[in-house]
Amino acid sequence: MKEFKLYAITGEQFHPGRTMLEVMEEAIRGGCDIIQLRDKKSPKRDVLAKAKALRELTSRYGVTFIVNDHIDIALAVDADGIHLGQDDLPLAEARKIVGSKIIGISTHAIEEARQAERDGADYIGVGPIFATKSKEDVVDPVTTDYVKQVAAEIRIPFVAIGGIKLHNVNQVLDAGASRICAISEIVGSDDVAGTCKEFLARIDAAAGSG
Ligand code: TZP
Ligand code: MG
Repeated sequence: MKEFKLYAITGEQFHPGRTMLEVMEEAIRGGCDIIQLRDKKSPKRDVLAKAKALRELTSRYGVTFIVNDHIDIALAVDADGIHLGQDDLPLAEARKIVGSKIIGISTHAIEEARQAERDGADYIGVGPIFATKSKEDVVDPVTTDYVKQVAAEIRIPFVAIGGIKLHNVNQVLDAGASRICAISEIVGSDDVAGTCKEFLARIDAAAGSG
């Protein structure tokens, strides 16, 4: 998959009064290079409509588009890939369906990261690093210790996620992450593009110093 640094996930509850598409376009203008549609509440037809619109937007900007959970919707709109959790379809089965599309896997412990790498994941999510209100199922924060473990051992790309804000992102970068994912800090910002640019400046500064 294409190299990436800043990964934004939709979270419509964080921007009342603004449309999902305008917020995600601002994130892209701010430099996000992956956009994920994550909608666990809407009827499937509404998720499909959002996926179509985001596919059009991301194609226009040449940005990678990932669909969370719904493999069928990812295929229907020709998304670049899917993101799956530990309770979703196993990677080997998903691979049979999506072929060479990107498959990302959420991981919360090094054993899960190793398994995802062995199974041929294209990237893994590592988190939640900090406490977050954006995820419904309660998972204890994995802390930056897990970032250190993954950075030391896992060779496929990994993206840190969960409670990451501009005020704590340096802890995550210092632990060895070079790709950051956020929902609320990005889409809930009064200046979405500016927040993305600031995240990218921090990521680039950490890469330069590392
Ligand atoms: N997976 C692990 S944490 C999380 C997901 C989807 C939520 C991240 O949202 P936020 O608002 O950046 O904490
Ligand atoms: Mg899932």
